[in-house]
Amino acid sequence: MNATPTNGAPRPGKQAIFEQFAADGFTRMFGNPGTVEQGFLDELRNATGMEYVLALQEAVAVGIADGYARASGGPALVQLHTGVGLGNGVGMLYQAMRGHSPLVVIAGDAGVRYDAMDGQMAADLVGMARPVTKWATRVTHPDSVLRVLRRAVKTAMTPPRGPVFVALPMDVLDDDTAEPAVPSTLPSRAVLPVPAELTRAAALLRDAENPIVLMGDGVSVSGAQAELARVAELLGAPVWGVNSSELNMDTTHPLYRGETGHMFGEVSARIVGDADAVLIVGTAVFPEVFPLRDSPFRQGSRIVHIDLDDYEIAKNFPVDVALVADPKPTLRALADRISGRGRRVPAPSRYGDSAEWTRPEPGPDGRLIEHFAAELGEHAPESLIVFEEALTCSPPLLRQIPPRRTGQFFQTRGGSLGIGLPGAIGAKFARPDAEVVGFAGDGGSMYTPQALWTAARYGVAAKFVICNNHRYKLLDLNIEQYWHERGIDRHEPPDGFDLSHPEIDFAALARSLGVEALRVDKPAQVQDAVRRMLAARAPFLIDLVTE
Ligand SMILES: Cc1ncc(C[n+]2csc(CCOP(=O)(O)OP(=O)(O)O)c2C)c(N)n1
Ligand SMILES: [Mg+2]
Repeated sequence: MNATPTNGAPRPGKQAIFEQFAADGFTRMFGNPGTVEQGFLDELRNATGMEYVLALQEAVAVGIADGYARASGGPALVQLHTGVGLGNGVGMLYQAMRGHSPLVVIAGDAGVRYDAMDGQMAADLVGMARPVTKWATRVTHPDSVLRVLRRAVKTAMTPPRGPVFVALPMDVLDDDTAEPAVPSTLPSRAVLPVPAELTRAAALLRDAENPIVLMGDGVSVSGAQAELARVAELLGAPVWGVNSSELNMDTTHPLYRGETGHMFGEVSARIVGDADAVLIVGTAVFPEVFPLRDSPFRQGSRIVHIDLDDYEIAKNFPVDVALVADPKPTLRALADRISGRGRRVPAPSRYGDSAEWTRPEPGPDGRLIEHFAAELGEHAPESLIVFEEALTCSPPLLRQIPPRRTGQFFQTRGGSLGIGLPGAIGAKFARPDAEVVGFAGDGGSMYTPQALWTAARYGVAAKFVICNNHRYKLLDLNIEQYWHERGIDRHEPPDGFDLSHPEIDFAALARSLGVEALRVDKPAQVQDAVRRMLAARAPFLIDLVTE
């Protein structure tokens, strides 16, 4: 590819942006239109290789793009309608930012020429987008439209990745530009620390009696799953996920222990409290809503943190060896320095051997979700991808379908509800050959039910399971903790946690949006429901009445 392009023939910016998107390999734009975007949306008819995917609410557009970026490993393009559309997308952008999804978000505005007029729908788009993006900007001159888009792609894709926002004023796009469209440059961050730093890190970990590993999605971005498992095996260290929402380690690995959780610092403190050495890889410590303000680590414990995100290293508590480095090569180099030094804990010999794990029987009093997940796990094809926002139904689901293979598990992250349905659609767009099943709570699914319409419209054969307990049950559990901590007697939770009346008919809702559906409320119906869902060649929803 020509790295020093010369200017080409002038053409309007609204046309040139599609040349740029093509140069960067974008084939879909997830969006919701408005008048100030009509100029460039009208150009879509001439843009070959670009499909516009219409979402009926901006949170849906962002959510589909998020699932698409996660399942494809690349950037995803989102179009929002000026300030009002951006506003609707902000909650979903927040979770994309927390999850480091490389979304390139564009929105139109009426034009630079109207800046002083403060007309209808005028808004500070960049100011709105800034807190929920890695970078937010507005193009103000036609000769820099493509330059800024390239910077946006580069910024979104360079670890630590994240969503970016570019406002494209209508008049700037109407003007001609001779700027050439060439692929964006994506810098390599395959960074390995200098040997002395690696030796220091290895020495701290190797001599530990009771080491522990905390890991998160920086592992999967780096493709370092095998290296992480190997280091854990060499150390004989239990591994805990911290904000681990992708497959960072086979969760049936003997050293995998679970997730530290998102709510209470005391929980994490109990997990790390005995460790005399801590290896943190690709995650933030700690992500809880109510974290401990005092260090949860044992006094004198030695801490090594490896991450491409320097902001997250030592963000809240000091670290002994802080390495701004790519987990994959760094863990491999670390393993070389740890191995062969007489470790007392040998590696489990059959790591990753699928014969080792067997699906547990759902107990006789097991909830419907557990029966359903067991049946699905038994009959789903190898390609199964689970997109999971099941919240309180998550533990029985993951007991029956434990995440094991890279790229086949995506969990909600960032705390903003509504990703379950659109995320599954995005994953299916990205991986059409896989069997994609999205799980969402009855509460979570109602933030973005319009997503079903988009699945039907574009024939995206994702499957959806609503874990319907007629409640915001997680809020019940959290308020119990609140009562307990404050010595308040148990009583009825707030009425606003109850979704039981009027009853939401999810099957009817799905059908009204073009998606076939059925309701399951007895174990005897599960087998047939799973069979029908897996046989469907179109989107399909199951309203699973769990309570
Ligand atoms: C956009 C958004 N609004 C509100 C909340 C607060 N919230 C957290 S959990 C929860 C309940 C979710 O209910 P559901 O999806 O049915 O799952 P369940 O807790 O019943 O398993 C709510 C409302 C949130 N996280 N995000
Ligand atoms: Mg619920």
